[in-house]
Amino acid sequence: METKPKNLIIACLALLFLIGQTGCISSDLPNENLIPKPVSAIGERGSFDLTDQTNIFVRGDSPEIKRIGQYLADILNPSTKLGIEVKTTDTEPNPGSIYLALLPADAELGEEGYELDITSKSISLTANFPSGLFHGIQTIRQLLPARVEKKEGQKGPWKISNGIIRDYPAYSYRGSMLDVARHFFSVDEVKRFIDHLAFYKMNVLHLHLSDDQGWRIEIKSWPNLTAHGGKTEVGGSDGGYYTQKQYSELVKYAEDQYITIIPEIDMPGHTNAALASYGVLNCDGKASELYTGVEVGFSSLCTHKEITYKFINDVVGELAAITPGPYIHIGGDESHSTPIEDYIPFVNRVQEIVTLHGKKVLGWDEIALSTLKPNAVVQYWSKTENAIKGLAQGAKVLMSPAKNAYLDMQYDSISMFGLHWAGYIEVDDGYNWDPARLVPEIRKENIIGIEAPLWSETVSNITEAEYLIFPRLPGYAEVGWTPSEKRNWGDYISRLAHHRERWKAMGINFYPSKLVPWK
Ligand code: TNX
Repeated sequence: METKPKNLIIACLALLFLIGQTGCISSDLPNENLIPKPVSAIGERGSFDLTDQTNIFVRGDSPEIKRIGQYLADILNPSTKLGIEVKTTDTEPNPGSIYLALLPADAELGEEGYELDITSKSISLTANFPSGLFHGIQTIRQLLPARVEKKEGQKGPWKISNGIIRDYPAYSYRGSMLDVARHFFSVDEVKRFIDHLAFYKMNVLHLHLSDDQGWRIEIKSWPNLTAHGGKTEVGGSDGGYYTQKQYSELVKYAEDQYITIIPEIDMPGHTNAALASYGVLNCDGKASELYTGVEVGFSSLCTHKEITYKFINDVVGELAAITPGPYIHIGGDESHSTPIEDYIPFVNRVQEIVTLHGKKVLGWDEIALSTLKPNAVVQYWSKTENAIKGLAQGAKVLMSPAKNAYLDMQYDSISMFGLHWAGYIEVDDGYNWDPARLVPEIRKENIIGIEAPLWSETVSNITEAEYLIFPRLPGYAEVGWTPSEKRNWGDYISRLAHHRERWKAMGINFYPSKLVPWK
């Protein structure tokens, strides 16, 4: 009798414990620090453990899915030392394994979405297309401890909380631009940037391949563009260029991570490197001097000369032949020394050339002053009225508003690299905007996506560039991927705070913004 209250207490505690276990369908998975935040994540009790029994099973015999499996194994093996192998199966995979399969016909997931089903027994990743599996793998990476990204062996355990994630992007174009003209970036540096984009599920790399300060892509029919025009860069140091073979290597490297490269040849302005390489492209027939300053708006191709269009046709032809992506970017910005009555017919004719080579036109918002081709896309960076002119012609818009999305703007007046003509962009300014609400006339259905450009006047290598890229890039990735109603600044920075550990594990340089409660 005397022990009754004690028993009761024990029984109550046991009951509470049980309720705690079942009632608390674990909230771990939904609270993981994923960027971009997934569309839906439901937690379940327990976790999956990567062990030396774990392998990656690929359903069927697709070389592409095996390659995706190997990509994951190559990330996991150096740090976990688990010797994870990629195997194929037509049935259920062994317990303890990761399973990758294409299961078409899940309309909600679309082209890039995926479903991740994590139980104590297995991880099953499914998607309609390989790109979805690839994005799902980035989620698996982010669900593991940050040390998984290190290249040397690390201690386990390697647990992932159970649950189901269903995830797909809000916009189909989620990109960044690298200006390799103001400062040249080596093939390896561009590859590193591609890796960063892939980690945050971005899918476009726009390469700004020519400007006043340098021509960076080999054009076989006009060899002096690189031999002379590629020699230098801002500040006067050695420039550089990509051979077509190296460019193709970049295209392939990006493609393997489901990233499309969009090459830009900026014209008719921003062309001094070409004008310095070939006298014939100048109205007076005389080659200009190479330029290593940072002014804009002083150069123009000679729009009245027929040779100019032969030149553009050759350049676009060679570039289109090595570019599998749908777009050629024709620049068109800040052509301050091309009279508007010359600019408009020039852009019309260049669009014609691009179309004849089987590509769609992308251009900075000024191109909307011309008559746009039906599939042309206007990249909104500066003038709202230009973007609206584009819409009136039925064009779609790519959102790169300088005040919100320019990765080359300084964070504040004392941050080390960057410019500030469009303002200072702290981490919150970069994150707190909705592409579909920025300009009332530009609605979600008009927008193909977002792009964060990194101009390189002030950064000369990838380490300096990373200072501008991180921590803002993950924010742009989330703006492009996560539905705006699911985004929230407070929740975002608490997740972002945990990414520092990952950047450290990957050796990434970043700006330690005071706005982020770093972990
Ligand atoms: C404007 S944005 C430019 C570039 C500069 C950049 C610097 C755009 C289409 N043109 O030529 O590099 O500002 O932020």
